[in-house]
Amino acid sequence: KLNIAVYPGSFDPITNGHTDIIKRASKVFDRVYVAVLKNSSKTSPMFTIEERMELIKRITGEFDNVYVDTFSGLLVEYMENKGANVIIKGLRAISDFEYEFQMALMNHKLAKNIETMFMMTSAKYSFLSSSIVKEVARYGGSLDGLVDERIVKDIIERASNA
Ligand code: COD
Repeated sequence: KLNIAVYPGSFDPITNGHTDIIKRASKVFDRVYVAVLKNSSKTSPMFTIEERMELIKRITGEFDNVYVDTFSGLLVEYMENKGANVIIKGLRAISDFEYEFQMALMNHKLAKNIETMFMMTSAKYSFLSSSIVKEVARYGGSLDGLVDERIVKDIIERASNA
């Protein structure tokens, strides 16, 4: 049986914390789908879904078992369509826990064959989030070490046009 994982998120934009989780998951699972959520309740995104997918592809192209996709509606329904059985989540702090705990239990209730697995952030990325990256970019700070160098220009351009 293949173990097919889905790593869902907003990825607006993808950070080095996300990439670290993707890389580590790609070593554990047969196949990893990075799935960008379409129906996000988050307002005024920096990048469209298509742009986010393009940025993720630029960075993850070197991993041959990683696929970039998009989904809307319930995550578990998307996963059932893909034949995927594991949800990958990254954990940064206690503050992530409560929300993730609730979602893992709900997803398990919705689909008994799907497991959520948590990967602890790497210490150096524990402070990192897409929101922090956008804030630093808006105020002209350096994105060095926060996001992949191949997407820095896109973020700075977008931040200065906002
Ligand atoms: N280090 C490690 N992990 C990190 C880091 C970091 N520095 N930064 C982010 N992460 C992890 C997050 O913890 C998360 O697991 C993932 O990376 C994605 O992060 P974001 O911020 O891009 O994405 P979110 O938190 O906005 O994503 C929310 C989901 C899309 C996962 C969620 O809303 C969802 O599954 N929605 C679909 C509807 C559904 O099925 N809901 C559940 C039923 S109750």
